[in-house]
Amino acid sequence: MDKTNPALVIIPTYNEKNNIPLVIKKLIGFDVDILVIDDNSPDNTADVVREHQEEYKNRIYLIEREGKLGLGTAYIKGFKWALDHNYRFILEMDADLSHNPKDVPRLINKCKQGNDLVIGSRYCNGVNVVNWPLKRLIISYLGSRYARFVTRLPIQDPTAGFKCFHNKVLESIELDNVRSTGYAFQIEMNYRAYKKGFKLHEIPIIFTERTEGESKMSKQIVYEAVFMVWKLVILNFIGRL
Ligand SMILES: Nc1nc2c(ncn2[C@@H]2O[C@H](COP(=O)(O)OP(=O)(O)OP(=O)(O)O)[C@@H](O)[C@H]2O)c(=O)[nH]1
Ligand SMILES: [Mg+2]
Repeated sequence: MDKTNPALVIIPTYNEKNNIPLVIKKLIGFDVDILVIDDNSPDNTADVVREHQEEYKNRIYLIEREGKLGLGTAYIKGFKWALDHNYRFILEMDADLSHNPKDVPRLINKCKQGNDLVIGSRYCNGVNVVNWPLKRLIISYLGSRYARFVTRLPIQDPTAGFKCFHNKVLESIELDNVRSTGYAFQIEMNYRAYKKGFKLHEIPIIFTERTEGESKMSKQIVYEAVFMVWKLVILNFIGRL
């Protein structure tokens, strides 16, 4: 393994015991380490991860939290761990196979080519979402347009959760100030990176709806995003971002 430019894929999990073995199996062939952040999943996802840790020593790491504390704080915890362990390319990815592990090297390569934050986008080059109910697609697509309109972020898919940060981006963002938990978390990270002057770049990916396990998407997560974009813009305007 080439450890000069180490990459870490952070995967938050809540009840993903049927998905996580497949994700690990597909990722482990690439030049990446894996960090799973599990929130004490009642289906014992963590035990499944531990079984894989025995097989792939020093490639798979696990952080367990005491209960379901939300996606945003899980990622913040993972980012801090990644920086402490000197990873250069730090990726976010869902456990439910909506994100294709095969796209991971593409994200990392674009980051190596001088981009600071590379986003796997569902909405550049048309709409690339498989098996979503129309209602869900419309909410997501219009939500993206709305977030772009309010924040002026120059990207098509501001809520995407499949991305690769260069470590310098995460080092320069005050991670303890990041407050959002759901889709807003993705928008907030993009906005903070953009306002710090980092280069954002989108690559098209195909997003496939989960076939195993349950969605954790809720109305509350959508409302959070609706208000958070205004908060970010105002904080930026008064110089308190
Ligand atoms: N650690 C942790 N992981 C979470 C939490 N909420 C969601 N996740 C994980 O975050 C990823 C994305 O969550 P999903 O439920 O797939 O959300 P989604 O992709 O918007 O919804 P679907 O498209 O219906 O799957 C998955 O890997 C989840 O297991 C949480 O509170 N804590
Ligand atoms: Mg999902």
